[in-house]
Amino acid sequence: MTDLRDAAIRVLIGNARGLSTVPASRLYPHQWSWDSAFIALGLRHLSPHRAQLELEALLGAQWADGRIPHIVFDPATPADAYFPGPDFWQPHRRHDRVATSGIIQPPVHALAAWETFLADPAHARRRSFLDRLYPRLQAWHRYLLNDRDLGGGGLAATVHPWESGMDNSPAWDAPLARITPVPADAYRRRDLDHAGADQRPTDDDYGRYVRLAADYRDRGYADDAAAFGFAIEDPLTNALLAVAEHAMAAIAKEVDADPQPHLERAAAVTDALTTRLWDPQAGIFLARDLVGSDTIGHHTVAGLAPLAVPGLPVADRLVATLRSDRFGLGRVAMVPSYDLTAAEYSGTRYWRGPSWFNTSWIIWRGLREHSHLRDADRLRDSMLDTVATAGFREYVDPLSGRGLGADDFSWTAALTLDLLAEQSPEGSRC
Ligand code: 2M8
Repeated sequence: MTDLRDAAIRVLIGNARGLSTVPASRLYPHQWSWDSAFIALGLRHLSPHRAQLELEALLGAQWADGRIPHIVFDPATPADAYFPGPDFWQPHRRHDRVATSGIIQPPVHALAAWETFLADPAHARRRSFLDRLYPRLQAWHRYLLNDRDLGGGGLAATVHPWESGMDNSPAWDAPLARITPVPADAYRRRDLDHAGADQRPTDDDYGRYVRLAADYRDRGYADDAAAFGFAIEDPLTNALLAVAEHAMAAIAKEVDADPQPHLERAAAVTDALTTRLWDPQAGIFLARDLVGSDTIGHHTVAGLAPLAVPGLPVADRLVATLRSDRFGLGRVAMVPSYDLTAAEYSGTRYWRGPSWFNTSWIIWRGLREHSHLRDADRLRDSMLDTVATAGFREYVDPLSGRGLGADDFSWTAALTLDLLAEQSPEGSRC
C-alpha cells in the first residue's frame, strides 16, 4: 500500500502545473473543474495547503454570473494543444481575467472545500480559506439553481454532454440525434492524437458537441430555456448538488453563517430528484430530456449517484440495482458506467460501459452514507486492486479489469489516496 501511495503521489506531482493540476498531461493539458475538486479531495491527504490552492485557482476563474467554467486554460500551454481551446470559447465576452470555457461541470466543489478544510482546520482558518470560498460557492449554487433551472422543477439543467462529465453516455444518443454535427473537416480534433478512436466519441458526436458549444457561445452564453437544443436534468449533477448543499451547511456553521437555507435547498433538490427522475420499476434514477419532455430510459451510473445523498428515501432499492446483473457490484471491477446487460454496452468506449474511478468513488461514499459497510469495503478493495494492477488509468474495462484511456490520470491517483486514508466510516464526513 505504501508503494501505491508513493506512485499516486508521483502522478499528482507530475501533473501539477503551478497552483493547479491537469487531469492528464497530453490528453487534457489544462485545469478541469470537477477533476480539480476530486484532485483536492486526494491532495488534502498530502498537503492541505496545496489542496486549498487547487480549489482557489479554479474559483479564481469563476464568472460574474457565478458559473465555474469547465476548463481554465493554462497560458503556458499552446492554444492548439486541446480542441476546443481558448480561441474557440471566446470567454472574453463574459470573463476577461483568465481564458476559460463557457460551460460547466458537476458541482463537487463545496464537498471538496469542506473536506479540504477538515484536513487541517487550523491552517485553513489562518488563511481564511472557507471565509473566502463560501461566497463564491454560494454564487455557484445560485447560478445552478436559478439560471439553470430550465425545467422549472427545482433541478439544475445540463446543456451540453461535456457538462454532464459523462460526455459519451448512451443516455445522450437520442437528444443528440436532433443536433446537426459541424462537419469533421471544419476543425481538428486533438483527442485522437493521444487516444484510440475506438475508445473515444465518434466524429459525428464530436461534431454535435462542437455545434452545441458554438451555438451557446454565439448566444453570449445566455441561459434562455427556449434556445437550447440540448437540455437535460441529470441525476449525477443534481445528486452532487444535494451533497454539496449539505457540505455548504457545514461550511456555513464554520463561517458563522446560517446553515438552514442550505439544508432546505438540499432537501428540496432531494425531493425534486425523487419526484422528477426516479423510476420505481427499474429501481434507478433517469435523466430527463427537457427538449423532448420525457425521461430517458438508459440505466447509467449517473442514476445510482443519488445514493451519496444523505437521507435519500430509496437508497436500499438503489443498492439492490447495484448488486443486480446490470451493475454487478462485487463481481466486476469497480462500478460500470453503463448497464452491463444493455445492447449499447461497450467495455472499452468512453462512458459507454467502462468503470471510472470518480463515479465509483461517489458510489463508495453512498454505500457508507447508507450504512452498507460491507459492500462499501468490498468496492474500496476492488478499486484499490484495480489500480494496483492496471495503474492510474483514466478508466478500465469492468469485465477484464484492463486499463484504458489516458495513463497517469490525476483523479484516479487522488482518489486512491483518499481510499487509502479513509479506513473507517467515521472518517471526515460532513
Ligand atoms: C472528459 O471530457 C473532456 C471534455 O470536457 C473530453 O472528452 O475532452 C470527461 O471524462 C470529463 O468528465 C473529464 O472532466 C474530462 C477531463 O478529465 O475529460
